[in-house]
Amino acid sequence: MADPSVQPGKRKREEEEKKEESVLAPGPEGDKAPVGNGTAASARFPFSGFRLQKVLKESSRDKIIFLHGKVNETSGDGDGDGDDAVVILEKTPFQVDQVAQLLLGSPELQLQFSNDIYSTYNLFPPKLLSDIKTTVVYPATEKHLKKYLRQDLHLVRETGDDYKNITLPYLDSQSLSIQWVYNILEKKAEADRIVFENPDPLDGFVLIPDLKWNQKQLDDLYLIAICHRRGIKSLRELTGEHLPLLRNILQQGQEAIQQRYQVKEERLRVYLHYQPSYYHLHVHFTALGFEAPGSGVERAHLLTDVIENLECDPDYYQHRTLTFALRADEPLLKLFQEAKKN
Ligand code: M7G
Repeated sequence: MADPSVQPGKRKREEEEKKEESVLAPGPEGDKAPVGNGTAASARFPFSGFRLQKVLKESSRDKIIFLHGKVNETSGDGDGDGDDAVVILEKTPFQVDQVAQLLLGSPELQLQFSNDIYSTYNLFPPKLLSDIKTTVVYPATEKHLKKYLRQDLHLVRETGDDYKNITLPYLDSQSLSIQWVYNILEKKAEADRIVFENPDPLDGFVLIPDLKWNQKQLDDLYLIAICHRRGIKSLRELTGEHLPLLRNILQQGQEAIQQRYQVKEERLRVYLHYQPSYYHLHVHFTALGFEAPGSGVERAHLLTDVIENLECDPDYYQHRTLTFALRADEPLLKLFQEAKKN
């Protein structure tokens, strides 16, 4: 029986905490695919040195910074030899079940000021509670540097014909490599991170935590479903023929997330990006309360809506005008602007 001396609010919080602890524990198939995988062993960056070239983007609100650096320089005289790398540093969200430890004992503190009942401090957390999520793209291509550089955005409206005449030829020559996608599908990378797989070559997919999620808390839950079938570039190429695949991703993806993380379907945002960065069909699953980058109306298309649109009209995405934003320096934007002048 519940302890009556505990306040109801506190008891509820404790119950929630217990639930939160358990949801991040491995599910029934946990031995095969542990949550939060990787190893605790210390690691090294895949390059040596790092000479900052440019801060590509930063956000004090999101506590994230995108850096472009030169690495592996031999001469050390800054003459530009060496390779390009992008390093993204992000302060991670608090983990509710651990945060109280920050205040236990005598934490390292510096007083900033104190006034009546108010005081502010700098608190220096112990090593285990002060990790910074670090994402490395190395070697980074010119396209990666552009992808992460803060830029003004411009809306474009693309008709079905624009896609065939302007976008598609451009994509074929310009899009980012999708080798990482094939590595996942062929179990050459991240195999131990797979949360669910439907192995059907036509209508199956792999569900895996997104690069952006550290899997330590559910607030920013983020997984992607990558279809096994090759050659479907994006939303634009979907037709009625792909409905079984899309229904599988929606239903089985939601079930797998409920089973593994105890997050129900009504707490999930399930959507496709148009345009995506990587042109192999994939679907994003994020926590509803998390404003994931790219979840705005000019880029995210809810999978439930996509399915219904295709049920009503199997060629819906062949002829609809689709709106998306392009960075100011993107050659595709220029192509659209020139085409619209004529
Ligand atoms: P997108 O809409 O093509 O591009 O989504 P975006 O990055 O502009 O959103 C691709 C998704 O795949 C993004 O959410 C990425 O964070 C994620 N992603 C990218 N890479 C290179 C990897 C990877 O190597 N592993 C995993 N698990 N996810 C990745």
